[in-house]
Amino acid sequence: MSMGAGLPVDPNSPAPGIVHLGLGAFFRAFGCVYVADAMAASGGDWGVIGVSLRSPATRDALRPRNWAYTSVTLAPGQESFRDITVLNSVLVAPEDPQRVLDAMADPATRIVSLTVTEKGYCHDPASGLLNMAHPDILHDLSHVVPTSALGYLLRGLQMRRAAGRPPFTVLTCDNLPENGKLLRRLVLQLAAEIDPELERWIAAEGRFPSTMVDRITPATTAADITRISEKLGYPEAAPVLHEPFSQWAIEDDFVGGLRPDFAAAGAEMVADVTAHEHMKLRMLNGVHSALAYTGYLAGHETIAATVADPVFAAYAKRLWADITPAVAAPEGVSLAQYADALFARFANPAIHHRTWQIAMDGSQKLPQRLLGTLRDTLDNGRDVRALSLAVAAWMRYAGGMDEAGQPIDVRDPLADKLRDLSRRATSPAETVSAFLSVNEVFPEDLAERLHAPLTTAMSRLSALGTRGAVKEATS
Ligand code: CS2
Repeated sequence: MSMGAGLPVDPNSPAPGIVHLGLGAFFRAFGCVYVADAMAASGGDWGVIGVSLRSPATRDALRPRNWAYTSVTLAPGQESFRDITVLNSVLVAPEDPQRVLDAMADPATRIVSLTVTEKGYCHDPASGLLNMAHPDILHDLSHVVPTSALGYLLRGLQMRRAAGRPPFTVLTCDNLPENGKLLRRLVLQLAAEIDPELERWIAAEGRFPSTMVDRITPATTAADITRISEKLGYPEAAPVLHEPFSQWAIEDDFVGGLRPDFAAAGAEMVADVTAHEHMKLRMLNGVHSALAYTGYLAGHETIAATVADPVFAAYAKRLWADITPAVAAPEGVSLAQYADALFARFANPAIHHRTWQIAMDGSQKLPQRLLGTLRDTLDNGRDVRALSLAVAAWMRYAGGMDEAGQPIDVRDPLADKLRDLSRRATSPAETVSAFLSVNEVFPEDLAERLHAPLTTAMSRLSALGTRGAVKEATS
């Protein structure tokens, strides 16, 4: 670190080996830390070229320190700082798309990783197929310069094939089930439309390992930046805040076996990550979403505040008891212990993870977080009251009005549609029917089976208020 005017600037960025699409707080709090540890343990040129697909804000905040930033670990009652210097540079795709493609095609790049959130996959969450009517996909089908992450992957791979280079490994780090398989399918679907030869080459040579990623990373606020800069004694414009816990399970399937020594950094290299992914999506993210909708409606600002309320703490535990029979434990894992650990992580008072943040993009999250569990629970003839209440709370939330009649700032690609559906309905049964007709989210057969339990849950929300309904569904 050199100290230019009191500001520690990273003097020499590491040589790149990875291009990362979607440089949000999560990847900087997670993937970058693993890469830094892997390089410290075993070397290799694995510096990360970060790509922002939309806004220049992250690039602009990182530039003064030459891409170094502070990772802040928030343990209860204690925060610790670590400087992360693994970024080689940051590109803003809309400003210079060709530079992004050139970086992807560069022989030094062996991995392109992604955190673009669920909606960034431009797919239909219920079927897992590419949404051919998505504006970004329509654009990318008719232009060589892409806008979507899928389009970038495809054009980057196309350039490599044209140059006679092997493909890069595509490493998805988003919370989707069998995320590597899903992404491979989507990229191949897009390739088939553009260049069937390329499709065959990617199918044969490409590698898309699935991964399970886990670290709670709330959005950094302006108040965080001020407080952390004061503690550090210099302006830190791009800190990331996260819990101490971190888990990464990665399928060990990389082009030419080329990758950082992730295992030395604590990642689990496995043959098949499905069991880890299902456990995490259903137990962590499913209950996170359930607490986000019910907690928000009941007036709780954060997840920690929600589970500090005994009614919601009991609800979370009830949900884990109901979800556990619908989860096959990865080898050597006790689901009961996993649930206990999740409760402690959610309760961490140092983490201000807003219910509103987790509530975002519900239409893209519900299928893998709650609906699969609901289907399995119905199949097994078990009680679906507590799980149904979570989905009904989402419907109530997405309707756009809280219990006090105040508008909710709903962020969701389907927000307008969901609000309109909700406004036209005049009874709980009608509201439920209207939402269940959204087949991007609810497959038809499941919608039919969910109608009765969701109508009951919706009626109880109206009759008792959210907190009352949560209490009743837990008893
Ligand atoms: C959260 C996740 O925002 C959300 O939807 O459920 O981001 C969650 O914090 C992470 O998956 C934890 O690994």
